[in-house]
Amino acid sequence: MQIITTHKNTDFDALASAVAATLIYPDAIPVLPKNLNPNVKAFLSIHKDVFDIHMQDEIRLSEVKRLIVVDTDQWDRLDGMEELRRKDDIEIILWDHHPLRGDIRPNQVYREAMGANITLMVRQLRKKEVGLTPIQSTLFLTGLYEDTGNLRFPSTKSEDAHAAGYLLEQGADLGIIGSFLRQPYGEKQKDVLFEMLKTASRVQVNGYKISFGKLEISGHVGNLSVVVQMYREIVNADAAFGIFVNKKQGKCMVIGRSVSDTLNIGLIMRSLGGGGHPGAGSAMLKSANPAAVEEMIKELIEGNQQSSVRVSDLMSFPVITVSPDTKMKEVAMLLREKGCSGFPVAKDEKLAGIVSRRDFRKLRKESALNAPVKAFMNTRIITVEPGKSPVYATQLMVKHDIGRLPVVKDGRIIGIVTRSDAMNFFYDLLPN
Ligand SMILES: [Mn+2]
Repeated sequence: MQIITTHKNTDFDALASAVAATLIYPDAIPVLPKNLNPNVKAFLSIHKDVFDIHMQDEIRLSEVKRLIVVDTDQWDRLDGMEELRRKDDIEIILWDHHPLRGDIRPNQVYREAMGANITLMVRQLRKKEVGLTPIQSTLFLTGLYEDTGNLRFPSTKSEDAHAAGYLLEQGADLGIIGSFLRQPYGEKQKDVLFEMLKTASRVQVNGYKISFGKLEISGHVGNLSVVVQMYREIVNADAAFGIFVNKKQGKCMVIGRSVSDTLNIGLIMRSLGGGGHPGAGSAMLKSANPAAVEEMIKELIEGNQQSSVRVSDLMSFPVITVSPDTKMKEVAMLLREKGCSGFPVAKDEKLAGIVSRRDFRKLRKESALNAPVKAFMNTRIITVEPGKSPVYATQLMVKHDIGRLPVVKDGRIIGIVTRSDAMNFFYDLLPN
């Protein structure tokens, strides 16, 4: 029997190296220590079916003839392998990138000071012309980035960067890497986390356990996403949000983390003008009232379109409309005069289309300015009812990439909601 193993508190470089070793030694079984770094654990919990990983207690050490050790050369960093240390009929192969020598005496060694161990193994895989899947490439690049601090640690060698380029060519997914690599957690982050925990609350929203941590911060605190991630773990919620207000800069940073498959943080953050993935996302708001942000998020989770504030509360009215027969040059004058970027086109209060500055690009000749607006207007119109929530209106604008939403009641246009109306609502709330 041949086994591959690596160090305790297994990090991504170690896991990547163990998986890479299975490609170099196809008959060897990867055996991981019980103790894995939390982010590696998280990665494996999703990818466990992809890699045929074994635990140390599933293996009969007496049958091991060949031991392949990656990313360490010290016996005491291995887990449960003492028995092998005393065996003399065993072949040991070592792959390590640490410059200092440990106490494992290998029969065969691949050792070179390198930013990441996986770089050494990628070199071998390329030499052997072993193709990589995108998932393998993603894992390998995660290990490479983690051990080299995204290629910024002084230990990084040019070959690490070349290997990173190769792994990207093989389909490594940077989005996935970003969501698994934990950023540094230092004193500042600890202070923020402890402050948040003092006021931690957990509420039920739409069947989810949600926690909000609100905090005023001054100056720059990096890696708040790590803090929110840890916060969520500690309060044990389905999703957690950190709302960080920087009064001096007049900004508010919202960071969310979710472990629920059905609670998409990215969508919520997009509705707040930010973005992200299903599990993680953030948004930066101008001056904000944290209580209002919390309400907004709750409402988004609720999916409740019947909020206390309605579209009718923030729409502009009366609406300036033009008739379908208005000439384009008159529309142009009106746009300038009113300082608008577009108008609904309506006949007898019935919406027929929308014309905006952009539509003027369709005009090929000067004479077209005498043509009626109905020839150039956009007839694919998205409207909203006055009783809907501002969140719903904003979602429509985001989804259809439109800047103004006519408010229609009984087929008649009674107002319009623009991006700036929505932004006023999101960032400053409505005046009472
Ligand atoms: Mn390493």
